[in-house]
Amino acid sequence: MRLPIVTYPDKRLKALSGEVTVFDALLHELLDNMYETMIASNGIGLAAIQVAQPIRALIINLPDEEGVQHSEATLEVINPRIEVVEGSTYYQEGCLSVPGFYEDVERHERLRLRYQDRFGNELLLEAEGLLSIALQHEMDHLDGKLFIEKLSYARRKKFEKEYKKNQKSKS
Ligand code: QAP
Ligand code: CO
Repeated sequence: MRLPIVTYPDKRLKALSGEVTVFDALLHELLDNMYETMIASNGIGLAAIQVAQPIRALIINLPDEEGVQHSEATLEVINPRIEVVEGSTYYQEGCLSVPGFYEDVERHERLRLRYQDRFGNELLLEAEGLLSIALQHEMDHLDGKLFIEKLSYARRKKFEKEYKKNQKSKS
């Protein structure tokens, strides 16, 4: 089932999401619905809070070399904790909760992460490149942070201006 996506400036996006303690069928159904919602919206990553569920769960599905997204390639990350970070990199990010706006954001180049899967199993992941960036973007959602809050003053102003312009053209 497709779920409605919460978009900026909805205050719910600022919520601090809580730890997942129960790894039951309800959680699995949410993760499946998040996947359907993300793919239908042309996304590569989605955090639970973006579908109004304030829990520490996120999914990522990066396209392969041919640009195809395979459902088996979906990474489900519950209760992530960053252990080590290294380097710095820039990437032009977007967000399903901030549709139509893209801007360069600075992130760690590599990271090591501990997290749980949908069954509660503890896992360790080392990531670099786009996966590392996507993980940091989605983990920020768990703490109520959007990528636009990481922009320089000038770029944030550019966002505000574009956002206001889009609002006017809607009414
Ligand atoms: C987060 O972002 C991310 O504005 C996932 O009109 C960002 O899936 C991970 C999207 C950068 C890695 C690098 C955005 C779709 C999707 C839009 C997304 C839009 C349609 C964003
Ligand atoms: Co996002």
